[in-house]
Amino acid sequence: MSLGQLSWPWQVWIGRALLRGRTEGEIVAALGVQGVPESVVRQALEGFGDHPLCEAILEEGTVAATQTAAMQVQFQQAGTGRVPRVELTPEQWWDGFVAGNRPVVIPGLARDWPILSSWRMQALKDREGHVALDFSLGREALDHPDVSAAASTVRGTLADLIDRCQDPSSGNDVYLVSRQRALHGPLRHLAAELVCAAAWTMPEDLPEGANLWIGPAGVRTSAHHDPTNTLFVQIEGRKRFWLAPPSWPEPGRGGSGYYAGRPLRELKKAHPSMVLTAEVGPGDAIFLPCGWWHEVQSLSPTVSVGLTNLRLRNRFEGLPLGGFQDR
Ligand SMILES: O=C(O)CCC(=O)C(=O)O
Repeated sequence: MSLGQLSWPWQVWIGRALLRGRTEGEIVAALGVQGVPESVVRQALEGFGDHPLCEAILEEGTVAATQTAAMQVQFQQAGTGRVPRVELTPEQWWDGFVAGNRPVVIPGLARDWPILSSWRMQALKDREGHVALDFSLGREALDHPDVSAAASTVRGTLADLIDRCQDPSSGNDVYLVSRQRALHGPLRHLAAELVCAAAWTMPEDLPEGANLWIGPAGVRTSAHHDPTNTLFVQIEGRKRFWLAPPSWPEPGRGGSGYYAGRPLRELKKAHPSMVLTAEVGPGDAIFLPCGWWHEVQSLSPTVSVGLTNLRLRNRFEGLPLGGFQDR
């Protein structure tokens, strides 16, 4: 590589300018003001362009600049302290939020879906109460009930689960969680009813792309992130969400794998604008973008379904956020 007659500090200056996306014309003009002749600058630029290492670094620099821009967008959104709540068409959701990795509450998205009545607790109990399935019981006795869901998994009937969920004293002790795969096994026959979500998702990818959650008032899911985008639809009861952007390092400190080191509701006290809050009720949906930290609490007995059967590829391994493994 020949960088011509330019002094070392000016060569480094050109390298930095290229990494920041400055054009050759801008660099020539800037150095011209400093009295460096155009031919000398052009010769130096040719030297940079010739070297394969330089090309690789410039490519990496472009990726880094894009990531920095994405982080700035996330921080700007986090600055409001709350998840926006907007009525959207599927196209507007995709263009504005899925493509931009931004969370949003879509009120009433599922207001006309038949499952809003046929998947309420009482209806499920009447229709499918005899079905045996796995759920979590005894979560209160565990330090990390979500991390070690297997330690509290029991087998019982759906009617038994629902009775426990309707008992106000259950608190955080009982929960049917996604990992228990009810819609992929014992309640698989219900998954076809999610065809009502066809405008937003891909029915072809059912039942794999759907997860059922049934829990009592007070049940909590601790702060974590997922390698998928989730369109989370509330069927019965109300849930509160706390979210934080993937680019914010604070939740990850002291955490492991998918899980954060500290509850987001605690972090919100010190960083009120960085942790976003939202509430959803029957028929509302919240979009949980891939990588975003989220923590959830049921404010009343709840039935929800998380949809990951989106229309384009929806698994993003290798985010720089700690060890992803299959859940
Ligand atoms: O509703 C919940 O308790 C947790 C939902 C969740 O974390 C998810 O769908 O990723």
